[in-house]
Amino acid sequence: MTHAGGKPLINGRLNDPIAPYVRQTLGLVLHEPEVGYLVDGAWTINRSPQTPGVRVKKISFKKFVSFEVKGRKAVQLTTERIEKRFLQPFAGKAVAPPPIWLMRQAGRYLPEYRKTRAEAGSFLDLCYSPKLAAEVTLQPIRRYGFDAAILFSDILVVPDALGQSVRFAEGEGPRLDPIKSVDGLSRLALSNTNDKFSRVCETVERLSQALPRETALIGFCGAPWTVATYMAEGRGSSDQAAAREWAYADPEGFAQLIDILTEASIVYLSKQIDAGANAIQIFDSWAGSLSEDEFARWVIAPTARIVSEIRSRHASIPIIGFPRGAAALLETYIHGTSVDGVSCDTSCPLSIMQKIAQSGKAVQGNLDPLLLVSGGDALDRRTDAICRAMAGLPFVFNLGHGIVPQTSPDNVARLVERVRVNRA
Ligand code: 1CP
Repeated sequence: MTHAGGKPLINGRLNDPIAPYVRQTLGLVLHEPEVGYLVDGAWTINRSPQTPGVRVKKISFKKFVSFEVKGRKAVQLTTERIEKRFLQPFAGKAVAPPPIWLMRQAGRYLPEYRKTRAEAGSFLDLCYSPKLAAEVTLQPIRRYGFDAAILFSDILVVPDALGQSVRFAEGEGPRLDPIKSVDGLSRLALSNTNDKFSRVCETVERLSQALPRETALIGFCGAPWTVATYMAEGRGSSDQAAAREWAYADPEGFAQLIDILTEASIVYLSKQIDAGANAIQIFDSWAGSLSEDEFARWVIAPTARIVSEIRSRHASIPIIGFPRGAAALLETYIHGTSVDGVSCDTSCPLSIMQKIAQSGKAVQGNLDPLLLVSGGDALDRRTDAICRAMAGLPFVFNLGHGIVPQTSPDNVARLVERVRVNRA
């Protein structure tokens, strides 16, 4: 719950039942569907004879609606989410032109990022400095007016906070002292995480104040499987083999690591939502390295647990999964995890993206980041093809993976302009 103007403010979402919000603020159980639903920005209220004290006070259709229960203000439901275009596909709605944000939209391709990064010292110092992390999050929003900002942080903040210290040498990827068996788990403790998680959440708080009202804020974490691959390997490699080797050799021991990461991710994401994140993305960059059974155990099961825990605490937050490299298992993933939407990598066929979006789930994707490097007509053509294929469906334009450092900022501007002429 966040506060605005000193009043309780809970963000409702299109088609959300109202009763859980009332229950959350007043502990009062209302009977659905008697209380009503928010549908397409208008409230439909069926007065309940069983809850005679409930009165709905409409302040403004556009901004918010407040409820009074027995003369006491219970809850104020804002329609703010509806104004954030990015969030609409997660209520199953198509938006034209499609909302756009790009993975790694803050990063080394931007000169202003390089400057702030140099000021911060190390990469992790940047992640743990709320002022500087908020600044680099805002940089691409100022330049391009993306529909969503993504918190500037890294998936490896979680192992770092748990106690496996992480280093980022300049121009190199992450380095960790690898944990390759159950013996290494004693180094980790959820009770260690508070200070570092709080610093990241202070960045979220700053951003929820600083961002334009129409811009959504995405919080995130790495999925347990992907984070475990870095913890076992000690770095990024071509195959992240160490985690698979451990999982095959000692599945029970490896499950303990996955459990620790699942718990930590639930705590971390909940804190980000409390601090003001409007949506959550779970990055599973190494999901595609697993066979079907292992995928069910190490990707789907822990993600499903995170989703259900987050839902029980924050009923209306959109949760997006990114099981990279797993197009063939995408429908199994959606069904098994109950995410509200998926990000698709470049290899995912548009026909699969269409099918998922037709089922009402939001889809993000999936332009090749290298096409954004080469630019020109080929970039325009593929951008148009993606927008055409996804027109009329709940879709958010994105890349299939992160922006690479050699990308020209002008090409990003060209892409954003091109996406925004798709008004059909
Ligand atoms: O030198 C630098 O400035 C570091 C480059 C960099 C950046 C900009 C790293 C190191 N992380 C980040 C930020 C980051 N990482 C964000 C911030 C928000 C944004 O997108 O703008 C996010 C969401 C991530 C997520 C992340 N980190 C993932 C999942 C998505 C993906 O890219 O697959 C992964 C796998 C990481 C690990 C990581 N952090 C950094 C690097 C270079 C890597 C990859 C290591 C490897 O596999 O080689």
